[in-house]
Amino acid sequence: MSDEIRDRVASMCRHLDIPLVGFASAGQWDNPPFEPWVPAEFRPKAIYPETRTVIVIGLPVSLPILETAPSIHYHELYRTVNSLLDMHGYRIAEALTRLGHPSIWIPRDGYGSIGILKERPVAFFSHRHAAYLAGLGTFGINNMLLTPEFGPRVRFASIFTSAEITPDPIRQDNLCTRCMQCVNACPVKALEGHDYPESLTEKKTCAARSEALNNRFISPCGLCIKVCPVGEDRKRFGREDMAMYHEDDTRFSAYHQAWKHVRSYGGR
Ligand code: B12
Repeated sequence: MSDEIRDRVASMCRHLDIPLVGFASAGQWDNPPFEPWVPAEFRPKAIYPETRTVIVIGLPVSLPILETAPSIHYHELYRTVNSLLDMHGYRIAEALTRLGHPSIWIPRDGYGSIGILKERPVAFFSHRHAAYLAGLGTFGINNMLLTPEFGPRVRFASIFTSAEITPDPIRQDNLCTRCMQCVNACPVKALEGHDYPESLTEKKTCAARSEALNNRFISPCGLCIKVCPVGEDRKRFGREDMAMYHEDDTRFSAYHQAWKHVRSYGGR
């Protein structure tokens, strides 16, 4: 187990302004922490047999921009965070390879178009499960991984490395408060009526909404992560009073006007 490589990766992340990084051992995928678990062919060693450790990085989704969703502003934030995740993942993998530990980056998403997702809404690797095993958070009712720092407002990418690195412990608590605000906020009711694990996204319904917004240049939706009360980012941005999302609460009309303004431009 290499703590030197671990320190090196942590230092790279600090320099790249990556606030979340966690490490999971590739072997952990073979001991499912809950069922149903990631099928065998989706596991790191099945995708890249050299994998010993999976490094997961996370970048935040800025809450005040997400509040304008669906909007061109959130659309651009999403694109920017995605590009950074892929660039950082690539750089970290290449740096580790140069240090003598062959490594590859796994892109933050991994699909060609929403149309493809409507037919088959699954990617070849799940970053949520990786982030869970790397100790970064726990699953919420909205089917997202909630982190103490940003709740579900964080996007992930993973790096598969042949280096053996001491893993992080899986979190034993449950960050989801089961307030059901995500379930109630979903405009297409995609989070209702599923038994496993607690609630599960009706993926095709969610993907169809995303496609409709994409045709208007204002995808993705993001409402189920906007309303989640979990995350220190709420405190940092002064967004702890969830009543601000009730558009009839006049105490917050300055915000409502701002969101309306942003939503009125740049998309259809
Ligand atoms: C396909 C996809 C979508 C699709 C389908 C929805 C979905 N929930 O998967 C669409 C386009 C609709 C979508 C929407 C969103 N997504 Co998305 N999406 C993905 C993507 C590309 C692949 C997920 C995947 O296929 N994983 C692989 C399979 C094996 O795992 P799985 O789908 O999680 O399913 C396993 C279990 O959940 C379970 N399971 C799943 N379905 C079912 C059904 C039944 C009946 C049973 C029993 C079990 C079961 O078994 C599966 C196998 O083990 C990932 C990126 C990635 N590559 O990880 C992002 C990702 C999951 N999305 C993300 C986000 C943020 C969103 C949105 C909030 C959009 C946004 N950016 O504003 C919404 C939220 C929707 C929601 N509440 O679920 C983030 C999540 C970050 C986080 N903090 O958790 C990810 C990780 C992207 C990233 N790089 O950060 N997404």
